[in-house]
Amino acid sequence: MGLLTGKTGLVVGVANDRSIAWGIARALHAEGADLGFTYPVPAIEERVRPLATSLGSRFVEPCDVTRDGDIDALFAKVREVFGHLDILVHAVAFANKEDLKEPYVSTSREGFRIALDVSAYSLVALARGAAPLMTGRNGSIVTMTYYGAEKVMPGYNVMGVAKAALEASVKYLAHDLGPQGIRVNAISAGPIRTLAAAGISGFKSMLHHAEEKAPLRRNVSTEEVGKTALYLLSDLASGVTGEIVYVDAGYHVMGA
Ligand code: NAD
Ligand code: 0WE
Repeated sequence: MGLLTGKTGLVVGVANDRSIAWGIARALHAEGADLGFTYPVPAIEERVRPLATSLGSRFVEPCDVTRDGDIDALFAKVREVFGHLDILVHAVAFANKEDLKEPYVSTSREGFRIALDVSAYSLVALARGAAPLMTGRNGSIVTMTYYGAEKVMPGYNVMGVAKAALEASVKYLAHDLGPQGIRVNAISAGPIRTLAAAGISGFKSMLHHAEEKAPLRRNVSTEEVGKTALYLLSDLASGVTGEIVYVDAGYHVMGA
């Protein structure tokens, strides 16, 4: 009997086998969870389908998180196929490439809107869709954040501001959904080489810096993020909500 046997989960944010969401999905599957997956565009569907199949999942549905219609259709499908939901994993972020390169002060109104919409508001919209399906009184939601929400990481720019909004949303959602027994938490991960990291100039030197400065003197893996997500999404964390849990080899405790 696994920690999540009999539980149903929806995982939003798998792009390929390097995705943090995929590390989480594997950890949840290993403990018996029945999982569904989403993809934003057909090009990603091709990647997600075989991964979902490899975990015995029959649920792969489209969802561009900026479209309310996609989100409505997604949860209608969850209701039809699974009937209820215990787990929601949100691992989605996007900012225009130029906004992660130029100084933050040059962020356009549209660039700001896009980053906050995809990376922060989407958690609110997905939580609202998921909550009515979390009828078991022990629903759990996990999202992904980064230290750039709290401290200036040069180049993270509007994404840092979006993650600050995301982290505050975790706390307000925890308050709203707590009475329904739904917990909402975030994992603040150290840098990991994923598709989202591939477009970042100087990412390699960021990995080296974290490796040098973190107490554990190394970077973290998607497997390690997966294990902490498993804890937060299982009964092991039944008393934990509104929390930001660091999986960063200790990097954030350093002052110098
Ligand atoms: P990734 O590229 O594998 O995942 C990002 C996902 O966002 C992709 O699956 C992509 O399809 C999805 N996405 C983008 N726009 C979307 C939209 N409009 N609708 C639906 N989905 C959309 O990269 P990742 O590193 O696994 O990122 C997952 C999460 O982890 C992000 O929130 C990211 O900010 C966070 N994070 C990443 C790192 C890192 O160093 N890689 C560190 C801390 C936090
Ligand atoms: O959240 C992220 C990155 C998210 C991201 C990545 C891209 C690249 C391609 C959002 N939007 C885009 N848009 C693109 O066009 N991380 C935590 C990874 C990351 O990004 C950084 C980092 C780290 C760590 C950018 C600057 C400094 C550090």
